Amino acid sequence: MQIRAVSTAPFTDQKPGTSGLRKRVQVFRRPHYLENFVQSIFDTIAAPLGAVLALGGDGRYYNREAIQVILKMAAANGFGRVLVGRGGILSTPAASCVIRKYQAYGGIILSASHNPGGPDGDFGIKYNTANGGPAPEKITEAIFSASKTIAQYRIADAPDVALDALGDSKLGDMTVSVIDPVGDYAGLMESLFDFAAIRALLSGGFRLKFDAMHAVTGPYAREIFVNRLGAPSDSVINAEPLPDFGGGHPDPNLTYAHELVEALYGNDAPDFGAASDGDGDRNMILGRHFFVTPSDSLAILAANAHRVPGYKQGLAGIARSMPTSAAADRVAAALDIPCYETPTGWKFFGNLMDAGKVTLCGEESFGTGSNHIREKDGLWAVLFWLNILAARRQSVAAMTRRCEASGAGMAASHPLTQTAGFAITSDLASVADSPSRMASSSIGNVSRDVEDIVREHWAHFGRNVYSRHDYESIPNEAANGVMKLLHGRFGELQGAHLGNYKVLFCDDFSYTDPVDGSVSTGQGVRIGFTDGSRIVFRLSGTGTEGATLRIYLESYEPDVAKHRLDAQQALAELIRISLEISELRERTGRERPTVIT
Ligand code: VG1
Ligand code: CO
Repeated sequence: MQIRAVSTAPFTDQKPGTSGLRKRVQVFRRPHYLENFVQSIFDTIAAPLGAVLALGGDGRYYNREAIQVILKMAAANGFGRVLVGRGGILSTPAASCVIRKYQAYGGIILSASHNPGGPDGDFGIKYNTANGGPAPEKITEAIFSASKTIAQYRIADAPDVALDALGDSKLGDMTVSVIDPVGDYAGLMESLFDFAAIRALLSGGFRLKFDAMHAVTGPYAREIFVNRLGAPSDSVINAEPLPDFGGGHPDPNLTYAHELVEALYGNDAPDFGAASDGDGDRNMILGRHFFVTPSDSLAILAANAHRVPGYKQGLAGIARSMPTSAAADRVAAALDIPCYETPTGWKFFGNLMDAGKVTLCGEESFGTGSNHIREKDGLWAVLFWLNILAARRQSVAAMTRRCEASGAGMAASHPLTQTAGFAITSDLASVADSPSRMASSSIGNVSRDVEDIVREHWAHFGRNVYSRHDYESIPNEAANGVMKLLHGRFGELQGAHLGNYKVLFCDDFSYTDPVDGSVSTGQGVRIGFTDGSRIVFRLSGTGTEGATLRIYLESYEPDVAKHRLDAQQALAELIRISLEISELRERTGRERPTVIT
C-alpha cells in the first residue's frame, strides 16, 4: 500500500463550534477541505502507533465518501484498527458507547446533528476522546490552530473499503472492523432500564409513537422498541434513514417534528410520543396533547431516577447548561446533591462525569443524558420516561391490589397520587403500607400518564416556566450588534426596573471547570431579576449560514392555580422586555422568531 503525502494550504475557517466543525456539504467537498481538518485532528491528538479509532456518522449525504477518506487517512497515520459502523452508521450516543466499550483512543463522528442534510445541506465532523465524549475546548482549539498552519496530509492509495457487511478487512497494516452499529448500544440500554416492565407497559394497551425523522435513530428504535420491547412495528415512524432526511429538518421540536405533533395532538392520540434528531442525541417527549419542555424533563428524570434500575443507587449530582431552566436545581436541592451550571455544549459535562461529580446532565435544547456514556442520548431519555411510566403503573397496580385485599374503598382521586412521583415526598408503595391513609384514599381513574407526572412535579416543586425564541439566519452584523448593545448596557441595567421586574444582575457568563480549572468566557449574556426570572441572549455555535440569535426566557411560578397558563402568555412581559432592551426587531427587521420551543 502506497502512502502519499499531499501538499495542501490551510483554510481559515475550520474553527469547531458548539459541537464540531459544521459547514455546507459543498464546502466539505472542496479539494482538501475534509482532509485538512482530519489531518489537523490526527496531528493534534498524536495517537500512538497502532491505536484504535471509532468511526461513523448519522448517514447524511457525503457520509460514505467522507468515511472512505478518513479510513485511508487513518491507515496512513498509523492507526492499528478502525471500528466503523456498518454502512458508515453510528448514532452519536452509539459512537460514545463504542469508544468506551472497546477502549478506543478516540472517535470521529460525522454529523451536523439537527441541521438539514442533502447536497445543499450541512455536513459536520467532530472528534471524541477516549472517555467517549466530545473533545474539550483545549483540544478543539489546538485542532483549529493546526488547521491554520497545515502544509500536508497523509493518505493511503487504496481501493474503497466495503462497509455493508460485518467483519474485518485490511487497509495496508490497519484492520477495518465493520461492526453492528446497534447491538452494543441496545445492550447498554438493556443494562440500565427495566425492559420487562416496559414490555408489560407496551403490551398493556399503552401506545407509543416514536418519530425517527428519517435520521439515524430508525434502526436503533426498531431494534429496541419493536424487537426487544414488543411495541407494534408502526410505533416507529420515518424509520428509514435517508441521506437528506426526506427533505426534512431533523430537529425534534414542535415546529419540525410536525407529523408526530399532529398525531399526539389529534383525536385518538397515542399515550406517549417522542422524536430524536439527525444523529440521535436529542429527544422530544410528548404526552397526549402535552409537551414536556426539555428543562422539565431533566428535572423529572432526576426526581424519579430511584424508579429506574440503573440509577437506583442515587445520583451523585446533576449538571445543566446555563440557559437550561433551574427546574433541575430544585430537585437537586431536595435530594441534597450538587447542581452544576456549565456553558452550552455537551463537552463541558465530560469532566464532571469523569470525576464522578454528576450522574445526570441536560440542556434546554432537547438534550438529556447520563454517565452511561459521554454524549447526550435521545433514545436513553425515551427509555427513561417509559421506565418511569411503567414503574408508576406497577406501583399503582400493586397498591390497588393491597387496598382491595384489605378492603379499603377506592373511589375518586386522592392527594397521594399527586405526590406519587417523588422519592422526596412519598412513594406509593410505602403509602400503601399505611391502612389509615388508604382507608381515606382512592386511586380510581389513575391515569399515570406524562401530563400527570409533569403537573405533579410542578405542584411539588413549582413550575419554571420556560421558552426559547430563535432568530435564525440573521445577518452577522445585526446579531453582533445586538450582543454588543447588550454588553454596553450592563451598567444601566444593573438594578433597573423593567415593567414589573427589577434587575438583580447582568453579566456575560463565564465558567471555571471545577475539575481542571479551565476557563471559558463569553458564554451568553444573562439578565437575572430579583424574583429569579431570567433572560439570556446567546449566539448559536452550530449554524452554517448567517447568525442565529437565541433568547432564553424563564420565570418561576409556585402557584398551582397558574400552572395551566400557556408559557408564551406567562412569559409575555419578559418577552417584551427582551425585545426592548436588545432592539432586536429594529436591528434585524424580524417581527417574530423563526422557531419557538
Ligand atoms: C445547540 C444547542 C446546544 C447543543 C448543541 C449541539 O448549540 O443549543 O445545547 O449542545 O446545539 O447539539 P448552539 O450553539 O447552536 O446553541 V447537537 O444535537 O446539534 O450535536
Ligand atoms: Co444532535
